[in-house]
Order: sequence, then C-alpha cells, then structure tokens
Amino acid sequence: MNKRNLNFANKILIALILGIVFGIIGNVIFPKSFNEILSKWILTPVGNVFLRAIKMLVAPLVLTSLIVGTANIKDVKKLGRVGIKIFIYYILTTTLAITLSLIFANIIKPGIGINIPTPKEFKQTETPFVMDIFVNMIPTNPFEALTKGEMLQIIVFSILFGISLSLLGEKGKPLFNILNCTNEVLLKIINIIMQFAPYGVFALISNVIIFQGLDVLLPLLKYTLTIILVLIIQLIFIYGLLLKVIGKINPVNFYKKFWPVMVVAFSTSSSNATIPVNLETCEKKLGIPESIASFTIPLGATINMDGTAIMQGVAAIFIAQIYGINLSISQQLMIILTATLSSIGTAGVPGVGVIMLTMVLQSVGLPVEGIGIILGVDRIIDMARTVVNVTGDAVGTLIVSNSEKELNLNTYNSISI
Ligand code: DAS
Repeated sequence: MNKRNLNFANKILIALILGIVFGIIGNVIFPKSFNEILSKWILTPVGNVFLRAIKMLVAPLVLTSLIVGTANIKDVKKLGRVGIKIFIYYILTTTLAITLSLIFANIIKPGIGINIPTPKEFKQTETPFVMDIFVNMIPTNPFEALTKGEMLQIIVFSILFGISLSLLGEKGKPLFNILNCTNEVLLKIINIIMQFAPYGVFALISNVIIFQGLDVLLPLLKYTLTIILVLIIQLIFIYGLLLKVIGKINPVNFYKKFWPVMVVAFSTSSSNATIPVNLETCEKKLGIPESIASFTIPLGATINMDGTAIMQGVAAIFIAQIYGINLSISQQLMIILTATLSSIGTAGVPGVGVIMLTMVLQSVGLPVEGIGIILGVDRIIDMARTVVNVTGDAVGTLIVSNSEKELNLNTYNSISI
C-alpha cells in the first residue's frame, strides 16, 4: 500500500465517520435552533469554502489538461494506424462505460428516498434544444467561456488548441512546456486543497445529517454500491468480452497476469503512479511490443478513464435524485458527452475525477453542492475506479497490438504469471 496515500484515505474515512456521528448527535440531541446556528456559522461556511476551492480549479484545469492531453496525441501522426485505433477504442469504451452507469443509476435510483432542499441560489436551467447544445459548444470568445465557466466551450477550444499545438511540432514545444508546467501547478494546488478535504468532508456530511438524520446514509450506501457494481461489470464483463470477441485472445490469461497492476492502482488511486508496473506487465508478461505500450499506456493514463466516467455518470443521476430534479434524455446525453470529454482532461492522480465532476454537473445545471454529499465516500470509490482506468488502458493496448499482428502470443499464452 502507498503509505502516504493510505494515511490520507484513512483521514478521509475518519472525517466521514466523525461527521456522521456528530451529525447524528446533532440530529438527536442538539436543539434545532442550536443546529441552525452551528450550520450557519461553522459547518456551511467550512463546507462551502472547500467546495469553492474545488470549483476554482475546474476551468483552468480542464483547459490545461485537455490541451496537454490532446497535444500528447502528436504521435498519432507518427504512429498512424495504432494511434487512430487506440483513440477510437478510448472514446468507444468510455462512452459505453458512462452509458452503462446511467442505465444502472436510473434503474437502482440510489438518490431516491431523501429530498434535500436545493441550495438557495440554485436555479434550474431549462433544457436547451439538442441542436443548440452542439452549436453552443463553439465559443465566440474563449476568454468569456473561461470566465463564465462554459465547460463545453472550454473543452472544444482546448482540444482544437491542443491538436494545433501538436501540429506545430518543435515550434510548439516552448508553449507546450509552459502549459504542461501550468497543469502540474494546478495539480499541486489540488494536492494542497485535498489536504483540507477531511475538514470539508466532516463539515459537509455532518451538515446534511444534522438536519436529514440517518436517512441520508442508505442512499449514500446505494450510491457507492451502484458504482462498484458498474465498475465490476466494466472490469470483468465488458473488458473480458472485448478481449475475447474483438481481441480474439483468451481473457483469463490477461486477468491472471494483470491483477498485480490492479492492486497497485487500487492502493495508489493513481493511473500515473501505475504506469511503470503497467508497462512492465504489458511488455514482459502480455507480449506487447515496447513500441506500442510505451505510447498507449502513458497516453491512456492521461486521457482514458472509464472508471472515472462511471463514477461521474452515477454521481450526476444521484445528485439529481437527492435534490428531486428530473433529468431529461437530452440532459443525460449531455452527461455522456461531458463525462466522456472530461475523462480526457482528468489527470491520473488521486481525487481529480470528483473535481472534474463539477464540470459534468454544471453542464446539465445540477447543484455543485451535491458533491459535498458524496465527497466522504469518494476516496474509497477512487481506489476502485482507478483499477478500471488502468485495466482499460491495457485491454485497449492488447487489442490494438493483436490487430497489428505485433502481439507475441507465445508470451501472452505462456502460463508463467
Ligand atoms: N484516481 C484517478 C486516476 O488516477 C482518476 C480519478 O480521480 O477519477 O485514474
């Protein structure tokens, strides 16, 4: 287990438990008037400061990580077929993952059972005509899109900017390095903000339980189990089927050899930290050529996050349900679009997925405050979804390698694990 990460996960868990206990005590023992003062003067401000700090980063983080992420695809030109194939695989599997998550979240309805009043300043936006969604994705002024937090416009501009930057080749290197460094700075800021997550989690969860009582725990458990269920389906059923039917290889060999990589992903909650062991397993145990793995594994760790997309899909439906908001089909299609695109911009480090969730919620006009309810359990879910993120990268690499007749099937089928 990654010691530092484990300590942080423990702190979040302790904050969650203490927040629940304190909330129950407040709900059962404290007089309502005292709870209102406590909430108004301490819990709400502390929770909102933490949420605002997260929201502060979304627009610049999406901008820089999408530009850097797409500019990294410069090798597509060099790698031709492999780059195009792996990119199509990324988009298809992430879209499938999020669609699965929406289907299960709509069937299980984890957020039904409590009705939390929407925040005072929240106003539900009407559903735009579906074609307007696509037209409005094109920003007339990218700076205005940034200041207004128009996430889809920021995404479109960032992807165009990143591809153009990569086409500049060496000339674009200085700007790429500046943006890459800016992205690193933003991730460092996230790291600092997440150090305060235990306080934010305590304030946010106790603030809900003090007024809602224990009713909120069951939906939170259903939320967590819904995500775990879809993650398992994606990990075993979807990837197993893709390896068997598309990759035309025996999936059992893959899982037998890949499970140590899953353990590293689970304990670090970081796709980036898992890259070395993922690369070594792909090349030494799965028979993938270094020329392909060295391109697709780091790229996948940056722009391919099926597990994160699953969390974002379930979270969006859960948050709509707890606030009693009905999402139309076009809004749910919008979730698929923004979560698929946001997974390109999600860096492979702990906890970034929930920050990008802000963007998905904003794109369909859901209260971002809902993140405060799920934040307490997000650390545990992050460990599980990172396993799916890295496994999806390796499955795509295997399928593409075999389609290029470059997979060493003797190594892949050898029993040594
Ligand atoms: N934990 C991140 C990863 O490394 C993704 C996330 O936060 O959702 O894959």
